[in-house]
Amino acid sequence: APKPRVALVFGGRSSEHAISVSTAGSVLRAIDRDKYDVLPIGITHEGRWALTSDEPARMAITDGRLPDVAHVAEAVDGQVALPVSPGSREVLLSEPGSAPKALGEVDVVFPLLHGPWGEDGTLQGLLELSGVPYVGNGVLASAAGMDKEFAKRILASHGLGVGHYTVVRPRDWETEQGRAAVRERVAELGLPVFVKPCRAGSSIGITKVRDLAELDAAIEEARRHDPKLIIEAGVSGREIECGVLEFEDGPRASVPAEVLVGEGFDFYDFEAKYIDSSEVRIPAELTDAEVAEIRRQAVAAFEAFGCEGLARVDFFLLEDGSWMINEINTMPGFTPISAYPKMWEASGVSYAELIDRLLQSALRRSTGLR
Ligand code: G1L
Repeated sequence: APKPRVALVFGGRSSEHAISVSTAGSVLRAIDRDKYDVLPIGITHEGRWALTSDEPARMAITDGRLPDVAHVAEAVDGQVALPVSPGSREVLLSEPGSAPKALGEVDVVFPLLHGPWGEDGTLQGLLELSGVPYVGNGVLASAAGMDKEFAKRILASHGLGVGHYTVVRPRDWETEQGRAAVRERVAELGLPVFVKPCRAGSSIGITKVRDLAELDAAIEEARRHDPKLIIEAGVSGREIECGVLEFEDGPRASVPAEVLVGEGFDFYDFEAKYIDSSEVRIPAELTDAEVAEIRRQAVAAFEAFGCEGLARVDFFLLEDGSWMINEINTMPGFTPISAYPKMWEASGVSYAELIDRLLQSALRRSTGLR
């Protein structure tokens, strides 16, 4: 039988471009070449699609050099496109001055993109229109998981615990009356609060506010990343994460992990996340009953969002023993040393098997309603 052809799409117009490229390098290294053909496709910072070389070594984060699609692009000034025409899965390469060249059909897309136009469901929408199956979550789960307000509403409506919060919509901050109302709502939440862009792929733009005098600056900072904000009441509890993966017979939860925030970090921020100051303990030190409960809730959250393929569900275990869901991540960190693959490794699923299972579940689905 012919091998399925996988288009690995990575890079993109996001602050996590380099992380995406290095993740693509890890996937290129681990994917079973006896089983799959791979077509690596990068998206530049400017949003141009380019055919890239299949060389994981050139895509790693090495000291002093962040990997970049521009460094591995082969079709310089060329553009790669998935035609938005159902019935054809042909990938086209166009270079200035020549007729578009067919790169062959792809059977499945593996999207490794973060942030706007990546994990917010828009790329998934393009893939739906192109009629190409893809790995991971669909349009709705991606978009709802990315918007912290919608995510909380879905979780709460399914009886899952979420913390107290208030939303600052774009026009709320445009009049002095609106600003006063926001300050009042924050005072009611109690301090500290975390001011966050409502839709952001990472911890960028987040400020911990301990004093109301710091609030306006925190809001202005978050508004640079998203005109819609969420302000969450601070919670004190242990941070526990759980991976969910779709198997042939449905979703299963992994062994949970505990995030141990490094000294000097107030919370698990961008730096703590990607630089080596925090640590993940796998398995988390929990009782059997606690593990059973977190796994049940992780699968319940996966089902509530209509997730497909995978999700990482992040919890707080509060002092009174209750659980609260902090977020559902429909595109978790995915290098072999990221929490999600490590939780599955500890559960008996290797990184290569994880990639294979995700591809197989994407190939089992057809496009359209499911
Ligand atoms: F395709 C999957 F499996 F659904 C998938 C897609 C993207 C899993 C994990 C990710 N993660 C990322 O793309 C990233 C966090 C590395 C973005 Cl830079």
